[in-house]
Amino acid sequence: HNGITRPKGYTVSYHANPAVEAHHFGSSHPMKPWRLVLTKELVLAYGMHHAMDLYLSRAATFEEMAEFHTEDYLEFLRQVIPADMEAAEQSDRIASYNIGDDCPIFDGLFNYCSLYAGGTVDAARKLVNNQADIAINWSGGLHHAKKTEASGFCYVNDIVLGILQLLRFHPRVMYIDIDVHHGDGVEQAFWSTDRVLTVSFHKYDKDNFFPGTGALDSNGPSHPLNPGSRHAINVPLNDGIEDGDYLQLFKAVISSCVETYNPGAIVLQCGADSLGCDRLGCFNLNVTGHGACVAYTKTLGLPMLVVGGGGYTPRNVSRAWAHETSILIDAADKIDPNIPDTVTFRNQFAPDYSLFPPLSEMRKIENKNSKQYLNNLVATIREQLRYMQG
Ligand code: TV7
Ligand code: CA
Ligand code: ZN
Repeated sequence: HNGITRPKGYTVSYHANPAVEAHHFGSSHPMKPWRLVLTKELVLAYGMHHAMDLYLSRAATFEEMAEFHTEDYLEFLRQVIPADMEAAEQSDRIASYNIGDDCPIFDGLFNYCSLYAGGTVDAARKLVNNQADIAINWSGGLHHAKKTEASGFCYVNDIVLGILQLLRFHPRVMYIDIDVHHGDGVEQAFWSTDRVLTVSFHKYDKDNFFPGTGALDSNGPSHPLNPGSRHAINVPLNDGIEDGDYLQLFKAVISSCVETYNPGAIVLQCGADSLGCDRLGCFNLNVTGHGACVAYTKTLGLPMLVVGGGGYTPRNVSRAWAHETSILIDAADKIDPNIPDTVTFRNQFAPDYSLFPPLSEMRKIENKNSKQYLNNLVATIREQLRYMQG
C-alpha cells in the first residue's frame, strides 16, 4: 500500500459498523447515513486502516442506553414501527417523544440507534482500559437527544453515554463541539455537575436557527452552591465565519479551558455542517480549517474520543472526516490531495476530485463576525473561567 503506517507512540481505534449506513430517514430528509459509506471509502482507499485498530461496533444494550435515557422512552424506540406514524391511537405518545419531521420513525430505527451508541460506548471503553489513546466513531455525535425525547435528527445521545463511561475513571472530562448547531443535549445532561465542562461553538440566532439555545451568558446553574455552576461554555457565532478567525478563536477558548479545568480526557464532536457549502449550515470553513481544530485538540496530548455529528453535504462530510482521520493517525502529510482512482463513487467528488476543494469560495456567505465581536467572546469566556475556578 501507499506507506501509511501506525502512528509512533500511541494507538488509534476506529469503531464502525456498515449496518448503520443502510438506514434511511426518508428521501427528502437532510440526514444521510450514506455519508458514512463515502467516509469509509476514502479511509480505506488511502490505506488509513493499516494505522488503526479496527472494531466492528456492537449494538449498545438497552441497559447501557438506560444509563442516560428512561426505560419508557427506550421501550418506545424499540417497539415503534413506521406504520404507527399514521395510527391515531399512537399519536399522543409519538408527539410526547418529539417524533415528527425532524426525527421520523423509519425501518430499523432502534437498531440504528443502538449501533451508533454502541460504537461510542466501545470507543470510550478503549480509552478507559488504556487500549487506545484516540478512539473514533464517525457514526456518533448525536448531541441533541434528551433523556426522554428525540430532537434534531438525534434519538439516543451517544456522547452522553460515552462521557458517562469516561467519568468512571476520569474525575473531569471536557466536551468540545464544532457542529454548527448548539450541543444542547450534552450541555443539559451535565448542566448540574462540575465533572464535565461542555464547550460548544455554533451559529446562534435565538429565533431563527435550531435549537435556539447556547447564548454566551448561558453557563450553567447560577446558584453558587450548585457544583455545575458555570461549567457550560457557549461560543455563539454569526453567519460566514472563516478558517483563520475560527481557528484563532478555537485555540484561544480551548487553551484557556484546558488550563483552568485540567481535564483527564477530551470528547470532540466533529459535526461537519460547520463547513462551507453545507446544506443546512451557514459557516465558511474549509476541510483544512475544520481539520485544524482537530489537529490542535490532538496537540493537548489527552485521551480523546472523536465522534461525528451533523454534516449535510455528504461529499464534503466524507472529505472532512477522512482528512481528520489522517490527522489523528499522524499521516496528513502522506495523503494525496487528489482522491485516488480506486475510490468507489469517485464521481461524487467531481469536478475537482480533490480532498480540499475551496468550499469558502464556492458559496460565499458574508462574514458577519467582526474582529471586535470575536475578541469580546474570548474576553468574556476568560472572565467566566476565572469565576469557574472559584
Ligand atoms: C446533529 N433544520 C442536527 C441538526 C438538526 C436541525 C432542522 C431541518 C429539516 C428537516 C427536514 C427536512 C430540513 C431543509 C433543517 C424547527 C423546525 C423546522 C421540519 C421540516 N428539511 C445536528 C433541526 C432543524 C425533515 N429543526 O446538530 C424532513 O431542512 O429547525 C428545526 C425545527 C420544525 C421541523 N421542521 C423544520 O446537525 C446531527 N430541520 C426535510 C424533510
Ligand atoms: Ca456546536
Ligand atoms: Zn448540526
